[in-house]
Amino acid sequence: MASLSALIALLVVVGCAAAASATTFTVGDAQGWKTNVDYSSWANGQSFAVGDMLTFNFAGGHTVTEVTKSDYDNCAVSGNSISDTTSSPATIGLTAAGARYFICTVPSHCANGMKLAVTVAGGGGSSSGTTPPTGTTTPSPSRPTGGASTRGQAGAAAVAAAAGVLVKLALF
Ligand SMILES: [Cu+2]
Repeated sequence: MASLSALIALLVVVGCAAAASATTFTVGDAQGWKTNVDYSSWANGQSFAVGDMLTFNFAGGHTVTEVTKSDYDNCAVSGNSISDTTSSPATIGLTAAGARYFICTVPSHCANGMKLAVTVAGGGGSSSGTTPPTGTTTPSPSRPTGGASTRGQAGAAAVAAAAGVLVKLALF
């Protein structure tokens, strides 16, 4: 049954593509980590998922300091920072869903733009990828339109759609 084996091959390819989707983001792209860059605009153009990484490239004289939201809002470290790195490149793993906040603690640098907030989407990205998680929910029963959807969800939806075809083939 050639069409069935072709479908299985497709399923495997789609599954592998979904598993390989962890991304390393270079903060600020070519601009790197420095003053007078709009990191909220940069972050708004990305979608961060669990398992992705952030790389901060910067010249000497800056820090990558992870702080609380209130310290981020105030551009000041009120107590202990969550982490603090002074050597470039600084690589940060986005190991859990939720918001993360980074500033440069050199005086006036945060006020001059060296502050980054990212929101890490949960689900999908952290699985090993051999099988799609059984509890995965798709946003809606309608056919995904592709481009605009979150990467992990698109991959899972494609796997689910292919699996649905397999089930139909098995029934008829
Ligand atoms: Cu700085």
